[in-house]
Amino acid sequence: MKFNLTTKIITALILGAVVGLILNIFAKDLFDILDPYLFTPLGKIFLNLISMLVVPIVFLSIVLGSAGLGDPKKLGRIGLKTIVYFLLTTCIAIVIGLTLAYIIDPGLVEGIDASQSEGFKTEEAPPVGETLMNIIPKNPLTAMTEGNMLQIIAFAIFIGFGLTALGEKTKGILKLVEQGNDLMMYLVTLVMKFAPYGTFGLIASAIGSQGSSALKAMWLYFVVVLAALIVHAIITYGGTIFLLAKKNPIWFFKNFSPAMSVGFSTSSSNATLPISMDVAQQRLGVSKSVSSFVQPLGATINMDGTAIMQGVATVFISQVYNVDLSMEQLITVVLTAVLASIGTAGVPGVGLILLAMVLSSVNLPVEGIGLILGIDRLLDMARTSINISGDAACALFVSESEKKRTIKIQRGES
Ligand code: DAS
Repeated sequence: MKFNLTTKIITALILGAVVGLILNIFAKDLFDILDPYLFTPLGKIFLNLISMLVVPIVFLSIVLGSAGLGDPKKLGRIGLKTIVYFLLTTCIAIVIGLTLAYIIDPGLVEGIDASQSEGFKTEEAPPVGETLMNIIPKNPLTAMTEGNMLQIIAFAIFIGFGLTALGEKTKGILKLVEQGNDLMMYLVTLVMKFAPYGTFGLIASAIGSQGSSALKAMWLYFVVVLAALIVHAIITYGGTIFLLAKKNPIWFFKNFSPAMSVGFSTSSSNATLPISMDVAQQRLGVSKSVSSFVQPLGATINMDGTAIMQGVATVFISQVYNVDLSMEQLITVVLTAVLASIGTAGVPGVGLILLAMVLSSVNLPVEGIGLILGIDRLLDMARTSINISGDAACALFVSESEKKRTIKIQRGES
């Protein structure tokens, strides 16, 4: 019987939780013997595999994303409306995630404290002025070796715009970047094949050491992300559909639901793209030209659901490690999450890779992913549905505004 990856990860999650809980309650000594040789190594291998891909994925995907955005002059009216909608809704999404996380405090569960973990030390956050000033790298290669995410993102954006400006002269380099990005996306799917083993190890280690309080914290985190996704869909998408596209939001979600269910089951915006474009054109009345521009671009540079997960996860992990994030660091989280999602293709698990990047931008340990990794696959399904809904909501808004503009021109109005 062939199990798909999602089933394997969920099975590993349940198995890891059961083994961890049993060892925590009945055989803590046995757990202390097994953990360093079994659970922790499995989790560490998976986290290292994720961390290994972060720098190349962020660099290549943002070069591609910023080159793909092309020259602002050429982007035109439709392009600018689209980019502004995408950036604004992603910022709103991560603020909703951060707000709900600080209201519910999922990482402040009694009995959870990873701040004593070996090798973890809190670092003072630089003031925001210094962070923004340092965003331009003196040496981009040093930025890459040190994993300085904001500097890598800034350098990648420069390269992308340079490739756009030079056009034909550097089309070979752009082709190379495209192939490199395809390779990285393939490696993500390869790394995700190890996810069930990594999930088992990380969950068994977390629950074996922290007991049922780890389960409670995981559950709270899960609820906060889901709640933030629903709030974002209702408030941000419902609001813009009603106010900007002058349509009924219930009509929108009812008609777009077939695409949302495919996004949920595949956990991939890219894989769902043909369906989401067809549904937007056939059932939402989005013009083919707008749909063909907005939705493919959105599947790559617009990941509101992912941004929400990153906001909640960053707060959750900071709380588990007893780190108080400053306002400057929260601004860095918003900036990093929005910029990082610009070029990353919508494939399963990419949000987790980007989370590692957001965590390192505020000096939080990647190991913190251990507590949320197991349930991430379930959340990936939900946030992919939100990601593609945001693309469709934008396409509807742009399409309706273009229709109104055409009617005005036909009537000879200004
Ligand atoms: N699975 C990604 C997508 O396809 C989202 C994510 O990984 O967060 O949109």
